[in-house]
Amino acid sequence: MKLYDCATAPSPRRVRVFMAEKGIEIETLQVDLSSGEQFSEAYKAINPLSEVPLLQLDDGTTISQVNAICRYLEELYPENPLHGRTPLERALVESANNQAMMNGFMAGAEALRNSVPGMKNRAMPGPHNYPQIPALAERGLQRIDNYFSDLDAHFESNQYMVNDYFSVADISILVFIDFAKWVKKRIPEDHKNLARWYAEVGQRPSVKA
Ligand SMILES: N[C@@H](CCC(=O)N[C@@H](CS)C(=O)NCC(=O)O)C(=O)O
Repeated sequence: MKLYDCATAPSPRRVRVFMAEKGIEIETLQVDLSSGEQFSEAYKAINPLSEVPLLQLDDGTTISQVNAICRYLEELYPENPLHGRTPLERALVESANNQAMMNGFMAGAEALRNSVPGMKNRAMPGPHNYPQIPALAERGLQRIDNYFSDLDAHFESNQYMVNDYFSVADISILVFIDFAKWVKKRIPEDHKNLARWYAEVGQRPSVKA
Protein backbone atom coordinates (compact mmCIF):
# COMPACT_ATOMS: atom_id res chain seq x y z
CA MET A 1 0.00 0.00 0.00
CA LYS A 2 1.16 3.55 -0.72
CA LEU A 3 -0.20 6.86 0.50
CA TYR A 4 0.09 9.81 -1.86
CA ASP A 5 0.55 12.73 0.50
CA CYS A 6 1.58 16.38 0.62
CA ALA A 7 3.29 17.27 3.90
CA THR A 8 1.98 20.86 3.87
CA ALA A 9 -1.68 20.21 2.98
CA PRO A 10 -4.47 19.79 5.56
CA SER A 11 -6.49 16.94 3.98
CA PRO A 12 -3.66 14.39 3.92
CA ARG A 13 -2.67 15.49 7.44
CA ARG A 14 -6.01 14.11 8.66
CA VAL A 15 -4.94 10.68 7.35
CA ARG A 16 -1.42 11.02 8.81
CA VAL A 17 -2.76 11.88 12.29
CA PHE A 18 -5.25 9.00 12.02
CA MET A 19 -2.46 6.57 11.12
CA ALA A 20 -0.24 7.88 13.92
CA GLU A 21 -3.05 7.35 16.46
CA LYS A 22 -3.39 3.75 15.32
CA GLY A 23 0.33 3.09 14.87
CA ILE A 24 -0.07 2.35 11.16
CA GLU A 25 2.98 2.78 8.92
CA ILE A 26 2.53 2.94 5.16
CA GLU A 27 4.96 3.93 2.42
CA THR A 28 4.29 7.59 1.71
CA LEU A 29 5.00 9.47 -1.50
CA GLN A 30 4.96 13.26 -1.64
CA VAL A 31 3.00 15.10 -4.34
CA ASP A 32 4.26 18.67 -4.62
CA LEU A 33 1.05 20.72 -4.83
CA SER A 34 3.02 24.00 -4.87
CA SER A 35 4.56 23.14 -8.26
CA GLY A 36 1.32 21.67 -9.63
CA GLU A 37 2.53 18.06 -9.59
CA GLN A 38 -1.10 16.95 -9.03
CA PHE A 39 -1.77 17.94 -12.67
CA SER A 40 1.17 16.02 -14.11
CA GLU A 41 0.25 13.24 -16.54
CA ALA A 42 2.01 10.76 -14.24
CA TYR A 43 -0.12 11.69 -11.21
CA LYS A 44 -3.35 12.09 -13.19
CA ALA A 45 -2.87 8.52 -14.39
CA ILE A 46 -3.00 7.45 -10.73
CA ASN A 47 -5.62 9.95 -9.55
CA PRO A 48 -7.74 11.65 -12.25
CA LEU A 49 -9.13 13.90 -9.49
CA SER A 50 -5.68 15.56 -9.14
CA GLU A 51 -6.05 15.61 -5.36
CA VAL A 52 -4.29 14.28 -2.30
CA PRO A 53 -4.55 12.15 -0.26
CA LEU A 54 -4.83 8.97 -2.26
CA LEU A 55 -4.31 5.42 -1.06
CA GLN A 56 -3.06 2.93 -3.64
CA LEU A 57 -3.35 -0.76 -2.82
CA ASP A 58 -0.82 -3.36 -3.94
CA ASP A 59 -3.17 -4.56 -6.71
CA GLY A 60 -3.35 -0.99 -8.08
CA THR A 61 -6.81 -0.12 -6.70
CA THR A 62 -6.95 3.49 -5.57
CA ILE A 63 -9.05 5.02 -2.79
CA SER A 64 -9.54 8.79 -2.78
CA GLN A 65 -11.21 10.98 -0.12
CA VAL A 66 -9.94 11.28 3.44
CA ASN A 67 -13.04 9.72 4.98
CA ALA A 68 -12.95 6.67 2.72
CA ILE A 69 -9.22 6.13 3.32
CA CYS A 70 -9.62 6.35 7.11
CA ARG A 71 -12.61 4.00 7.02
CA TYR A 72 -10.64 1.44 4.99
CA LEU A 73 -7.65 1.64 7.34
CA GLU A 74 -9.98 1.25 10.32
CA GLU A 75 -11.32 -1.98 8.84
CA LEU A 76 -7.81 -3.28 8.15
CA TYR A 77 -6.49 -2.25 11.58
CA PRO A 78 -9.47 -2.51 13.95
CA GLU A 79 -7.43 -2.12 17.12
CA ASN A 80 -7.93 1.22 18.90
CA PRO A 81 -11.09 2.08 16.93
CA LEU A 82 -11.49 5.74 16.03
CA HIS A 83 -14.85 5.48 14.24
CA GLY A 84 -16.83 4.34 17.31
CA ARG A 85 -17.07 1.22 19.46
CA THR A 86 -20.86 0.72 19.35
CA PRO A 87 -23.56 1.34 16.72
CA LEU A 88 -24.54 4.57 18.46
CA GLU A 89 -20.98 5.84 18.78
CA ARG A 90 -20.34 5.05 15.12
CA ALA A 91 -23.40 7.09 14.13
CA LEU A 92 -22.41 10.00 16.36
CA VAL A 93 -18.81 9.98 15.10
CA GLU A 94 -20.01 9.96 11.49
CA SER A 95 -22.36 12.84 12.19
CA ALA A 96 -19.64 14.92 13.86
CA ASN A 97 -17.14 14.06 11.14
CA ASN A 98 -19.55 15.09 8.37
CA GLN A 99 -20.16 18.38 10.14
CA ALA A 100 -16.41 18.94 10.46
CA MET A 101 -16.14 18.48 6.69
CA MET A 102 -19.12 20.67 5.80
CA ASN A 103 -18.86 23.41 8.41
CA GLY A 104 -15.10 23.35 8.96
CA PHE A 105 -13.11 22.24 5.94
CA MET A 106 -15.54 23.49 3.30
CA ALA A 107 -15.74 26.87 5.04
CA GLY A 108 -11.94 27.13 5.29
CA ALA A 109 -11.49 26.08 1.67
CA GLU A 110 -14.18 28.56 0.58
CA ALA A 111 -12.39 31.38 2.42
CA LEU A 112 -8.92 30.49 1.19
CA ARG A 113 -9.52 29.38 -2.36
CA ASN A 114 -11.75 32.33 -3.24
CA SER A 115 -9.26 34.92 -2.02
CA VAL A 116 -5.58 34.07 -2.48
CA PRO A 117 -3.97 35.18 -5.76
CA GLY A 118 -2.13 31.85 -6.08
CA MET A 119 -5.48 30.07 -6.42
CA LYS A 120 -6.94 32.28 -9.11
CA ASN A 121 -9.26 30.07 -11.17
CA ARG A 122 -8.73 27.26 -8.64
CA ALA A 123 -11.62 28.01 -6.29
CA MET A 124 -12.30 24.29 -5.97
CA PRO A 125 -9.78 21.44 -5.78
CA GLY A 126 -10.07 18.75 -8.42
CA PRO A 127 -9.75 18.43 -12.19
CA HIS A 128 -12.01 21.37 -13.13
CA ASN A 129 -11.17 25.06 -12.88
CA TYR A 130 -13.58 27.50 -11.24
CA PRO A 131 -13.13 31.28 -10.93
CA GLN A 132 -12.88 32.89 -7.51
CA ILE A 133 -16.00 34.53 -6.07
CA PRO A 134 -14.87 37.07 -3.43
CA ALA A 135 -18.28 36.98 -1.68
CA LEU A 136 -17.75 33.28 -1.01
CA ALA A 137 -14.43 34.06 0.68
CA GLU A 138 -16.28 36.49 2.95
CA ARG A 139 -18.98 33.94 3.68
CA GLY A 140 -16.35 31.27 4.39
CA LEU A 141 -14.84 33.49 7.10
CA GLN A 142 -18.29 33.98 8.66
CA ARG A 143 -18.90 30.23 8.59
CA ILE A 144 -15.59 29.60 10.38
CA ASP A 145 -16.62 32.07 13.12
CA ASN A 146 -19.96 30.31 13.49
CA TYR A 147 -18.43 26.85 13.59
CA PHE A 148 -15.96 27.99 16.26
CA SER A 149 -18.94 29.19 18.35
CA ASP A 150 -20.85 25.94 17.79
CA LEU A 151 -17.82 23.91 18.85
CA ASP A 152 -17.28 26.09 21.91
CA ALA A 153 -20.87 25.43 23.01
CA HIS A 154 -20.44 21.71 22.39
CA PHE A 155 -17.26 21.47 24.47
CA GLU A 156 -18.91 23.17 27.41
CA SER A 157 -20.42 19.80 28.37
CA ASN A 158 -18.40 17.27 26.35
CA GLN A 159 -14.75 16.29 26.66
CA TYR A 160 -14.54 15.32 22.97
CA MET A 161 -16.86 15.44 19.96
CA VAL A 162 -18.56 12.25 21.14
CA ASN A 163 -18.75 12.38 24.93
CA ASP A 164 -15.44 11.20 26.48
CA TYR A 165 -14.42 9.13 23.42
CA PHE A 166 -11.58 10.53 21.27
CA SER A 167 -12.45 9.80 17.63
CA VAL A 168 -11.65 10.58 14.03
CA ALA A 169 -14.03 13.57 14.33
CA ASP A 170 -11.67 15.16 16.87
CA ILE A 171 -8.80 14.63 14.42
CA SER A 172 -10.77 16.33 11.64
CA ILE A 173 -11.56 19.33 13.84
CA LEU A 174 -8.02 19.68 15.12
CA VAL A 175 -6.69 19.75 11.55
CA PHE A 176 -9.44 22.17 10.51
CA ILE A 177 -8.49 24.59 13.35
CA ASP A 178 -4.86 24.57 12.19
CA PHE A 179 -6.03 25.05 8.59
CA ALA A 180 -8.16 28.05 9.63
CA LYS A 181 -4.93 29.85 10.61
CA TRP A 182 -4.17 30.02 6.86
CA VAL A 183 -7.01 32.56 6.59
CA LYS A 184 -5.96 34.21 9.89
CA LYS A 185 -8.75 32.68 11.93
CA ARG A 186 -7.78 31.56 15.43
CA ILE A 187 -9.87 30.37 18.35
CA PRO A 188 -11.30 33.58 19.82
CA GLU A 189 -10.11 34.47 23.36
CA ASP A 190 -13.56 34.03 24.88
CA HIS A 191 -14.05 30.49 23.46
CA LYS A 192 -12.62 28.90 26.59
CA ASN A 193 -14.19 25.46 26.05
CA LEU A 194 -12.86 25.14 22.53
CA ALA A 195 -9.43 26.35 23.71
CA ARG A 196 -9.47 23.73 26.51
CA TRP A 197 -10.26 20.96 24.00
CA TYR A 198 -7.63 22.22 21.51
CA ALA A 199 -4.94 22.33 24.21
CA GLU A 200 -5.84 18.80 25.33
CA VAL A 201 -5.86 17.15 21.91
CA GLY A 202 -2.82 19.20 20.90
CA GLN A 203 -0.78 17.24 23.44
CA ARG A 204 -1.33 13.93 21.67
CA PRO A 205 1.90 12.83 19.92
CA SER A 206 -0.09 12.04 16.74
CA VAL A 207 -0.76 15.73 16.01
CA LYS A 208 2.85 16.20 14.90
CA ALA A 209 2.14 13.93 11.93
N1 LIG B 1 -12.71 15.82 -0.73
C1 LIG B 1 -11.29 15.55 -0.73
C2 LIG B 1 -10.56 16.86 -0.66
C3 LIG B 1 -9.08 16.70 -0.78
C4 LIG B 1 -8.42 18.05 -0.99
O1 LIG B 1 -9.04 19.13 -0.96
N2 LIG B 1 -7.11 18.00 -1.19
C5 LIG B 1 -6.36 19.20 -1.50
C6 LIG B 1 -5.20 19.35 -0.51
S1 LIG B 1 -5.78 19.74 1.12
C7 LIG B 1 -5.76 19.06 -2.89
O2 LIG B 1 -5.47 17.97 -3.31
N3 LIG B 1 -5.61 20.17 -3.59
C8 LIG B 1 -5.10 20.17 -4.91
C9 LIG B 1 -5.38 21.46 -5.61
O3 LIG B 1 -5.71 22.44 -4.93
O4 LIG B 1 -5.22 21.50 -6.83
C10 LIG B 1 -10.92 14.63 0.43
O5 LIG B 1 -11.63 14.64 1.44
O6 LIG B 1 -9.95 13.86 0.32
